[in-house]
Amino acid sequence: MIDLRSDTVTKPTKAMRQAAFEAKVGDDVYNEDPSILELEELAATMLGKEAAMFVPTGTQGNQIAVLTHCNPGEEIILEADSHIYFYEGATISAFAGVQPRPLAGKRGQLDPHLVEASIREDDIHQPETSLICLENTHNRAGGAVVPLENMKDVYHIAQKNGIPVHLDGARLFNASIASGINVKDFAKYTDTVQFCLSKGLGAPVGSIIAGPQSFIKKARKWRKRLGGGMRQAGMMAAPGIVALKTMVDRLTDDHSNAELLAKGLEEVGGLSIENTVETNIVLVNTEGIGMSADEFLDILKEMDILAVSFGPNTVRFVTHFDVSEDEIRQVLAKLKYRFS
Ligand code: TLP
Repeated sequence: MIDLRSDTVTKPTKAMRQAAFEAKVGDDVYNEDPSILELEELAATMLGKEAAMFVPTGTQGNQIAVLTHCNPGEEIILEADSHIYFYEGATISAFAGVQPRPLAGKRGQLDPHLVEASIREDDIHQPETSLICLENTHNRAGGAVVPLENMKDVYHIAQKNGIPVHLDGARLFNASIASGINVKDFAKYTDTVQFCLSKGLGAPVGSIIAGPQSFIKKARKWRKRLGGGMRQAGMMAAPGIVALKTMVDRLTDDHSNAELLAKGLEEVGGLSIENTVETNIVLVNTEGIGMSADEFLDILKEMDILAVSFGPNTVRFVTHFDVSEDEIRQVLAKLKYRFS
């Protein structure tokens, strides 16, 4: 199987397995796991934030951010296709008791004027706007890089109104590699950041949430409440250290493989590419071959290729280091033969 469903499917490298095997561990609920402490310090430094915390998943990281920033009955502004709104099972409402205010974006970007106009007035009838969430790269916008200028504009509006900004940076390192902008510079226009170790960076488990020391202190309590206070989890954090130290620059290979895949897919009669491919995600439209996304996925499966549905006629392919350039060429050759 050539598995292009997501960059979450990568298997840990030999160096990561070795690091897990040799990891120094302790009880992280007592803040005594040396590997987790090292990972948290490294991540905070890379992001230019005061403190960081290791969490099991990106979803939990985002939810802890919402729970820590907000109170029940408040409202959060976020992009209508963002992961927090689209893919996290309405947890913001179920757990944090907040109401979403989804705004349609363009290529993952929020319109700063619309954000400003959507901030609630001080009125007894209305919920308070207590958080603005951004996503970079933006998954459903096809791995689009949200420009620094856009983040800066939204952040200034947020600051003017005393509202914190949380960034779902599950693939922030992809944004950084594609744009040449340091993750620290993106993080400057946020109060808190979540990024995933377990996507293109290849670690088996985990995400980081980073922000001010006082925020992380509160967030630790939310992580514990959610059952995310792990014990000798240094075995999971050690591969994350390897990921941050050795797997960032190679994301460029995933991006060039995505470009190769997109160019080749466009040559398959009837398929069209929906997104401008900037990072490691390719969105393919199947209308031209007269098939739904699910029908196309079945054909792919027969050819030992996996991808996922992103809409009635949209299929998402994600490149990552467990699929080589050669395998991408094989995918293209099989499709060209099938649809010629
Ligand atoms: N995204 C997954 C699916 O849930 C769609 C994927 O395969 O892309 N933020 C963003 C932007 C994400 O894309 C994801 C995962 C998460 C958060 C959640 O991370 P995990 O899976 O670690 O909870």
